[in-house]
Amino acid sequence: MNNTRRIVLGAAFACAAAASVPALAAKPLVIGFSQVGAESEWRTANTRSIKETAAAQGITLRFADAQQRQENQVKAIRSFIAQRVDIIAFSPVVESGWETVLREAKAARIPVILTDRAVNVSDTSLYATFIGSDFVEEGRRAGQWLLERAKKNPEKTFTIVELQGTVGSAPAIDRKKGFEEAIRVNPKLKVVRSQTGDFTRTKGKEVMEAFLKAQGKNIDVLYAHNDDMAIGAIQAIEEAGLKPGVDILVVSIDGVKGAFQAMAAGKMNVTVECNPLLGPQLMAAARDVAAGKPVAKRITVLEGVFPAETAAKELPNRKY
Ligand code: GYE
Repeated sequence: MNNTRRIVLGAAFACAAAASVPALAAKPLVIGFSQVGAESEWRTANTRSIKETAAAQGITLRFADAQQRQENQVKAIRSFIAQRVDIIAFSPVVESGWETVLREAKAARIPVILTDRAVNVSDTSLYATFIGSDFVEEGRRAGQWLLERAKKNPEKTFTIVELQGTVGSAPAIDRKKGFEEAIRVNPKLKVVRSQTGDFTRTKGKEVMEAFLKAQGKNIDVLYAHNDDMAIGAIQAIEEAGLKPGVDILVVSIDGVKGAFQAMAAGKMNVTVECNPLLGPQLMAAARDVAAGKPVAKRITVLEGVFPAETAAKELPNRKY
């Protein structure tokens, strides 16, 4: 090797070494995220929040949409393990059946963060933290609104139909439980039918049509586990020649724009807020977990209750 060549090579190594130092320091955090699907307005807002926050903070996000199927989530998690991402985050479509894959993540020493929905595992060391809402409390809040409303008409019996979320999902199980717990104190409030509408507008409408067929005009209240199903059901109520919000009270959960619009139009009576904007809390937790800092096992989200009277005022402030 002649001298000139030696100098050039040496310079190239020096450059490479100099370039690799800041490159290493700035190595972006890589998060593999398995999303439930795109079943509702809530979910779309949740996805947007996670993608936008990751992009704004220079975090590399590998995003997989499971189309509401657990097997797709398990596959996505296994592929994140194979890719050796820094953190695995996911919103579990259902509560049970996660032990095996979570043990695989643990064996690979990849921390797991749960967002939005909880899992049912006996070993809580299988995840670092769970960031999400208190769904039982949301159900209670919906029930409490109805209890208050029923006080205006103490002699009346309220016949209630319920549209449940996805079978086996944490929000469906917990929102049912919380609502039942709250209304139990008034025996005039009776849930006569309860069926899943899988959190979508289409199924919400379909199931409401079946309820209307079976019950005739004998429905006073619809309790829907999310706004999308309520919005679908509102259509079914109108097509049956009844007035949603008047002939049938519509009580729902999420607080998406569509619900505020329905309330402003007098077709929905109340929505209990479930905040989907989890991106900032997820990224903060992911950084802490990756840095080995202690994080709370349960991180809750702040949210409110919005009766129809507040819809016009709140609508311009709604971010989802
Ligand atoms: O209420 C519903 C969505 O898990 C809290 O999932 C979430 C629920 C939300 O499809 O609209």
